[in-house]
Formats: sequence, structure tokens, C-alpha cells
Amino acid sequence: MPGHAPAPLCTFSEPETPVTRTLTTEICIIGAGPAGLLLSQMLAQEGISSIVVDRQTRTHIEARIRAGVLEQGTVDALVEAGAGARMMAEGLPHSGFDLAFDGDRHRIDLAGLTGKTVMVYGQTEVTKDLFAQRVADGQTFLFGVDDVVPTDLKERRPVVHLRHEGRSVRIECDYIAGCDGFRGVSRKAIPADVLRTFERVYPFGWLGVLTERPPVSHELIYANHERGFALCSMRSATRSRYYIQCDLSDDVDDWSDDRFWKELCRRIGPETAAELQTGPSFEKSIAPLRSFVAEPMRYGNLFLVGDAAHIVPPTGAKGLNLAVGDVRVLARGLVRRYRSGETDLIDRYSEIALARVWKAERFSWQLSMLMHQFPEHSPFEKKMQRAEFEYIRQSEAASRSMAENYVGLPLEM
Ligand code: RFL
Ligand code: PHB
Repeated sequence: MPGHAPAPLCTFSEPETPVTRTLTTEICIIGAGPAGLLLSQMLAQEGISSIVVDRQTRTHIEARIRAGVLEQGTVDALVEAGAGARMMAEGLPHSGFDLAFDGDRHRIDLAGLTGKTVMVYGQTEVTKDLFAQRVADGQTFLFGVDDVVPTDLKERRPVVHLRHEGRSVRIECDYIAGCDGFRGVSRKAIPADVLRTFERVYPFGWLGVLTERPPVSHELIYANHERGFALCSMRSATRSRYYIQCDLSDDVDDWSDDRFWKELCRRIGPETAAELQTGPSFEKSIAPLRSFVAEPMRYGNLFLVGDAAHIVPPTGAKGLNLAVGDVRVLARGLVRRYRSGETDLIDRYSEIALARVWKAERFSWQLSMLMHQFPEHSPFEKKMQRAEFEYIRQSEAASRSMAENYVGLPLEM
């Protein structure tokens, strides 16, 4: 029939061109953990714009139970950032902690030996306080993002590509802050021939429990017992946090509350156990222990911050504090760059941050070696642990060295 084209045997349709949304900012921050949130807060205080993206939701991030001990430098940074009011009202200042060895106790008098204290205040609360502040300030967040890829790292305007709510997004910025933790994508964006990594994985994990009961002691107790390590910590006067060393192959479901409390009592000894108030746990999880450092912490216009660059075993309570230390150096460097155009401080970011990181790695490793039972240890190594404990107990210099590291070494900028 004239005017009618023959019906096609099959039809092809052009794929729809994906709509890409482009956003621009000064700093693109990957990761809304404590490092990313604090960085955005410190930059906002100085009028520097940022976009924060995270693969999780805010609710998920706020529910994560992690660190509990803040160094004075971390406390000061949170206060200066305007996010410290609740911490100052509800946090518990601690002037010492106990080391216990098969029932023998030795108190490390932090205040007496260093003139400094630490603050017991949960990372969960730090995160909530920072979120509240950033949301009130109108911070741009993209939650639930996927396929995050930082590119053009050596260009003047690097780009972060990602997917958000089904659309592809490109974020053009001056600098990218990789605050996306140990399993994030930022570190992987650095070419393998540039990045050097150093790692030690420990042959056990920590099984942690939270319970709505007053703490067994008003200060933390780190215990080494022949059955393994135990830690008595807290979140408040009515909420306790306990950990025990466990096998890496253990599953949380293997550990009923009853089994956990029995094991903890054995490891902390009868005197302390007599004071323990047990109750139902409302959080129970197993964390592996690892020491890890990636060098350098900068590649082009990408900076690695916090757990994205380094991991410590939790024994020294250093992870969050190191992340905050990195943020302080980077924020100061970026403020200088935007105020005066000088890049000297951001150029030294990696060097300054790593100098402190390695010292905290050493301390966390040393305390972990002292306080845990290692499957490969012979009776000789066990004697060495005991001898070291006795030395710390008898020597004020050794106790002071431990105290100085625990309250946090200075950040040399
Ligand atoms: P985080 O907290 O892991 O946050 C990273 C964020 O990045 C997001 N993310 C991504 N976003 C977009 N795209 C991707 N591809 C992404 N991949 C990841 C994640 O969703 C997340 O929101 O890293 P940050 O900010 O560097 O903070 C580090 C701290 O969380 C960590 O060092 C501490 O929790 C370590 N830690 C402790 N630190 C202390 O200072 N004192 C302590 O007493 C202490 N106790 C602990 C601890 C860690 C523990 N665990 C569970 C390992 C006790 C434990 C048991
Ligand atoms: C904690 O309360 O979660 C905590 C305290 C001290 C540590 C590690 C974790 O060394």
C-alpha cells in the first residue's frame, strides 16, 4: 500500500541517554563517619563549601557502636568545632585506668603522671552531635550512594562520580577528602605503584557487649588472663561496655549472654566479678584486630583521612583520635590555602599526619602484644608479658610512658 512502510521484522530503540547531574563544590568528602562530618563542620566554620556523600543512611551511621575514649585533643577539637556541648555535659572525664594481670591490678594514674585526662563519650554520640550540627547548618549530604569513583586526581578540578537515587552524579571540586574508612574506595583510587601499605592482622577478635547496667568500676580495666583479654568500659553511669578476646572463627550466635558473662567473670577475677552487674545485652558484635598504614596519605588532590589510611587495634583507644588528628591537620591546611593561597601545609599533610600515626600504631601494637593471649606464644613469651607488666607496675617512668601515649601524643604541625 502506498504511503505505508513495510512493518519492520524487529525494532531497535536507542538506549536512553543517562541523565547526569553535575554538582560543584570546593571539597567533596567521601564518608560521613566522624572524620568526614568533623571535616565538613570545620570547613563550614571558615566558609569553605563541601558535599558529603556516604553509601549508608544517616540512621545506619548513627547506630554504629564503636569507640569510647576521647583524648583531650579530640575533646578540644569538638568543642572548637561547636559540637562539644553535650559531650561536656554528659561525657565522663577519666583520670586513670587499670591494667590487670591474672588478678593483679596496677592503676595508671593519667592525671598524676601527665597532668591530662581522657573523656569517655561514645563515638555514636559524637556522630549524632556532628550530624545535628551539620543538618542545622544546611550541609549538602548524599546518602545511600553507589559506585563512587574519584577521578582526575592530578587535575586542577578532580571529579567524584557516583550513583544516587537511580541517577548518575558527577561532583566537580577542588579537593577530595577520602574519609570512607578501611573498606572505602578512596585508597583504591591511588595507583598501586605509588601506594605502600604496611599491615599486621592479629589472630583473634574482640567480642563486645553493651548492657544497661552500671559499670563494674568507675575506671576502665584492661585485663590479661590465661583465658584471654577482657576490657571493662562504659558509656555512662548506667550503661556498660565489655569486651573479651575471642576466636576469629566465633560467631556472635555462639555467645549467649550467659556464656559471655561467665567468661568475662573468669577473666577479670573473683574480686572484680563480685562487683559486676550483668543484664541483657542490647548490642553484641565481633571486631577483628588489625594494624595497617597506607603511605602517602595524599595523591594529587585526593587526601586520605582516618581509617581510610590507617587502622589500629582498639586496645590503645586510638582509632577515632587519629582520625580527628588527621582532620585537624587537613582542615588547617585547607583554610590556609583558601585564605592566603598558600599550599605549604596541605603539601605537608601526609608527612605531618603519618608522624603521629606511626607513634600511635606503635603504642596500640605494643599494648595489644602485652594484653592478649597469642596462640603461637610459647611459655617464654608469656613470661615476657608478665615481666613487662611487673616493670610497668614498679617503674614510674614505664607507667608515665604508657600514660603519655594513652592521653595522646601532641600533633606537631
Ligand atoms: P568510619 O567511621 O569507618 O566512617 C567511614 C564512612 O565512610 C562510608 N563509606 C563510604 N561512603 C561512600 N562510598 C563508599 N564506597 C564508602 N565506603 C565506606 C561508611 O559508610 C562510613 O560512614 O571512618 P572514620 O570517619 O575514619 O572514623 C574512624 C573510627 O570510626 C574508628 O577509628 C574507631 O571507631 C576505632 N575505635 C576506637 N577509636 C578510638 O579512638 N577509641 C576507642 O575507644 C575505639 N574503640 C574502635 C573501638 C573501633 C572498634 N571497631 C568496631 C573496629 C572499638 C571497636 C570495637
Ligand atoms: C570502648 O569503650 O568501646 C573502648 C574503650 C577503650 C578501648 C577500646 C574500646 O581501648
